[in-house]
Amino acid sequence: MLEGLIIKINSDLFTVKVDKNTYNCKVRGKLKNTKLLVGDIVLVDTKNNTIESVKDRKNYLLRPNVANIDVALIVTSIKEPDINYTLLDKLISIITINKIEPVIILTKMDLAIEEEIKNVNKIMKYYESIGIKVFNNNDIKKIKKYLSKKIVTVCGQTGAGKSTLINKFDKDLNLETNEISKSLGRGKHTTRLVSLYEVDDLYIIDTPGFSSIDINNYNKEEIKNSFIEFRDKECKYNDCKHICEDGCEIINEVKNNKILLSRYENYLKFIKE
Ligand SMILES: Nc1nc2c(ncn2[C@@H]2O[C@H](COP(=O)(O)OP(=O)(O)OP(=O)(O)O)[C@@H](O)[C@H]2O)c(=O)[nH]1
Ligand SMILES: [Mg+2]
Ligand SMILES: [Zn+2]
Repeated sequence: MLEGLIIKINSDLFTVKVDKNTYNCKVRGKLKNTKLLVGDIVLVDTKNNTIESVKDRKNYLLRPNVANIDVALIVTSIKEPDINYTLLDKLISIITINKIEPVIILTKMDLAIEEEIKNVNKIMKYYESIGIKVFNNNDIKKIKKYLSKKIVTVCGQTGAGKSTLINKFDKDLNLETNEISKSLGRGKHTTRLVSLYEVDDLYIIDTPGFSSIDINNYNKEEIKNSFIEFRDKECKYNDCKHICEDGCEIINEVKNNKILLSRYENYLKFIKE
C-alpha cells in the first residue's frame, strides 16, 4: 500500500498522485460514505487501483471543496466583475475560521482607471496593515516565492481570473479560460472540476468560481474572531459584540478611521445572516 495525494475527482473516479505516477482509483466499500476531497492524503492499493483509507485532515473548505490547505488565494478582479468588498471580507472570514491563511490577489488592474486604482490601493494598504498579504497578478515571481513549498488553493468569483493566474505559474498548463459574459457581467463558470497541479516547489489547486457564498454555517463568535483586527482590542465588556457604543473600542476605532468602515459594516452584515 502506498501513500498518495488526491489531485482530481470526477464523480466516482479519483486521480491519485503517488510519487511521480498517477493512478485512477475507485474507493473501497468502507470508504463509500466518506466524502473524499482534492488535497486528501490516501493509502492506495496500486495493483487494484483502489483507495483503502484516508488520513486525518488538518483543515478543509466547503467552497471550494478542498482539504489540507496552507494558503487560499482570494482572486479578486477590480473590474469585470467589479471588486466586491463584502465577498472579499466573507472569504477572508471563512478562510480564517478554517485555519488557512488568506492572501489577496488583485487582477484586471489594467482595466481600471487611475482613480479606481488609487482607491483600491488605499484600501489594500489597510488589509496589509492587519497582516494580510496582497499581490497583483502581474507579480508572479513574488507570488511564487511567497507560496514556496505550500499547498495553495485559488478561490473567488467566476471570471475573476483564477485559471489565468495559474496559467502564469506554468506556461505548459494551458488551463481553459473564458471571457466574461457581456450580458450577465460575470464569468461563465469555465472551470468545472477541482484540480491540483504541481508547479516547481508548490501545489496549486484550480477551482470552479461562484457568484456568492454563505457564511451562515458559522456562529457569531467564530465570525467575530475571524475579524483579525478586532482580536486584541479591549472593550468595556468582555463579551462585547461590538454592536452597542457603550465602551466599545471597535466602534470607537471605526469612528476614528482606525478600522475600515466597510469591514465593520460587513461584520454587522455577517453576524445578522
Ligand atoms: N484584462 C485582463 N483580463 C484578465 C486578467 N486576468 C484574467 N483576465 C480575463 O478574464 C477572463 C476570465 O478569466 P478566467 O481565468 O477564465 O477566470 P476564472 O476565475 O478561472 O473563472 P471560472 O473558471 O469561471 O471560475 C478571461 O478572458 C481572462 O483572459 C487581467 O489581469 N487583465
Ligand atoms: Mg477557471
Ligand atoms: Zn466592542
